[in-house]
Amino acid sequence: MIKKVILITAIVWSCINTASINAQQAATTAQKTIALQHGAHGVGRRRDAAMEKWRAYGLGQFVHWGLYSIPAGEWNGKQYNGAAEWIKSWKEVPATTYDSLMYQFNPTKFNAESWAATAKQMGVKYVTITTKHHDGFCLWPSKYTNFTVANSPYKKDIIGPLVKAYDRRGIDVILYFSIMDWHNPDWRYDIKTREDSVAFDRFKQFTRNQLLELLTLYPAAKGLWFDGTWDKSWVKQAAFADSLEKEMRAMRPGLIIGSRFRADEYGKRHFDSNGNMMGDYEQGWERKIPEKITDVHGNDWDCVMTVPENQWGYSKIWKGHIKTTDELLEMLAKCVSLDGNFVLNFGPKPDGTLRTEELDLAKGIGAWMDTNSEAIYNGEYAGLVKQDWGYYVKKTGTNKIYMLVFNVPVSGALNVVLPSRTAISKVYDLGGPGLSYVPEEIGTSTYFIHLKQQTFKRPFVLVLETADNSKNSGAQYQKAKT
Ligand code: 16Z
Repeated sequence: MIKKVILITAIVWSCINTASINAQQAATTAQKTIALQHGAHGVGRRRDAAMEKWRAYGLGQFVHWGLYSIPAGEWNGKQYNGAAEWIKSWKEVPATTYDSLMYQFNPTKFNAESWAATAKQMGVKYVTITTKHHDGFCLWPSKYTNFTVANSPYKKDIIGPLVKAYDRRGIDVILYFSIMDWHNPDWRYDIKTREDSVAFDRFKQFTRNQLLELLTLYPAAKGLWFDGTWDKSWVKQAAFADSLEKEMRAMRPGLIIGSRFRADEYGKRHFDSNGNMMGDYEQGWERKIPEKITDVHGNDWDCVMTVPENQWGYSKIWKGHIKTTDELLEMLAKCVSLDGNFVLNFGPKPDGTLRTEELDLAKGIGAWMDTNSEAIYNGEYAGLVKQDWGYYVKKTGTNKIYMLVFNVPVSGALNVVLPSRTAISKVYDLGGPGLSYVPEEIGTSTYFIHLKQQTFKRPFVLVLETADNSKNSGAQYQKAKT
């Protein structure tokens, strides 16, 4: 019975993901504004220092770690078809047997410093870590349940050392927290009876306790990443969730919370009934990336991405297509070019180490970032017409535009169309100090940059410095008379 509900919740969730969120927002903008008690707290981007910093991150890391890393997508020799971290919802897995995995959780090789060092070398600016996934197992010694690391053979807190290790390296920490909790007997998918409502009230207090506990124990954490918020039971808690959000924000000024935390009083999620985003950034870009700037409605957003198709927790077998370093770099470029951040998921092994495939990707991305991170940090939408060779990123507050090149045309000529009255004053290669280009003007504010070679092993970045060119009216280029 419970298993079925879990499956249904997954299907419902996938339908109310971003595609419909965007449609919803578009549809509501034309309508009249209605009075809402639990809608968005503000309209437009946050402009405080904490959020400006978040916006500039560019690249992030996600970590999914918990009991599910032990079965790693396999139970009694059978392979689970879903995501490894969802294995408890599989009919083959008895709930109590799953929960007793706690007694096997002993990551003797876990070293927070080495995870943070890997992330640092990869060039990430923030990390989101699962404190508690849907299974309810807490990676910190919560006072409010026995289902925590404290009662595992490992005994020690996982979150504290991670927050410290990442923070020390200048990587901001965001705490992932699933509202849905398959371990707590008071969790409900919906509230249909008096008993449900009493139980769920207890659950709400438990949730509040745990969240305030996390904020108290880990004051260095910069934000919360909510998940498991799509079920009716929680969607109906607009007043409670709103007041809890306000309480957490009051406790920790600058706290960053995405749009997945709460619904308004009409049950609208991510965007309230007036189409305004609830939370500080759009949290619906999961394993997908917007195509164009209008898709993001001027909001902050980030994209969370898995290496295989859909595995977050450690899974022994990775089936299907496995993304390569260059593919992930292209996703990163695309996200930054559309005003977002890109967050790559890691699913550590039960012994506490990272799998080789992920370490290799971290290394590959890091090597590229060593040369090109200037085009990623502080990057924003450049406002230029996208060209087939790749992505433009503008460096916030400068006249620098970066060309992140992924597809070199056979002609070797990269087309650049600038706004009228803007000229290229300088073009150079981030990877080749002293390697500069003389752009060929081929029309009004339109150029070819002729590459000096046509075979490249990796994506690369050219920097365009632009200058005002109002004196040049472009009159020398005649329009066709048709
Ligand atoms: C389709 O239903 C899903 C898919 C993924 C429901 C939940 C999830 C969880 C994953 O386990 C992972 O934590 C991801 C970020 N989250 C949304």
